Amino acid sequence: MKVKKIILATKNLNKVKEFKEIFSEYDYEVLSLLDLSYPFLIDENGDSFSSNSYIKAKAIYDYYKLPVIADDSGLSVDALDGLPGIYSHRFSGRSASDIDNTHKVISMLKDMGLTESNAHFTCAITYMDSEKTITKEGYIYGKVILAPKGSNGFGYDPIFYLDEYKKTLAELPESIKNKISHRYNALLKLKEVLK
Ligand code: ITT
Repeated sequence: MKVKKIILATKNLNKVKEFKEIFSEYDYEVLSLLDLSYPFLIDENGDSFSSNSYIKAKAIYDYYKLPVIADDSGLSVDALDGLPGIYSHRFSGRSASDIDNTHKVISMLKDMGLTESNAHFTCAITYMDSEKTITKEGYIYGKVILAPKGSNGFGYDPIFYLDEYKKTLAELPESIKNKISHRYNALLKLKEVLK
């Protein structure tokens, strides 16, 4: 029986699935904000992925007093000077869908006369409990293309192309994404420090 509880400070079902799979080897019962009725909106007003992950972790830790993992993540496109970056979730407006956001990136690159651009995903993860607060960042590098491909994953995965696989992240099985992703790499670094 899993006795230790940890809260994932997210309402994003896709992130919950990815974290739960990555966490399956650990002896934790993983709860997310989809299981708990956290009553407040968290204002992610930091100026970096790391500061936003800290803001989320602190809000949730202060309320539940249980170990928390919070992440903030997003896509940075070189030709767009790092945008959408920390605005990835709301790039096309507060209630924008993943498809709206993806199309905004595509149309900005098209307007610049480009057919692709180098890009990377960042994931900052903050772990917080009664004794420690640790933040680590992980990355995955590839390029953004103009024609979305694949239906796995979420967010900008259909336009994030990896030369080594000749596929977008959305064309890769989730079991592979979860061993190479920015989220996995950030969790690996965290694990090194926590053990
Ligand atoms: P929470 O704040 O509840 O965790 P969120 O979706 O708002 O959920 P973020 O603020 O971290 O999460 O925004 C991340 C956005 O970046 C997400 O909505 C996607 O558009 C994009 N993104 C992050 N990780 C991604 C991934 O693995 N694949 C594709 N897009 C990703």
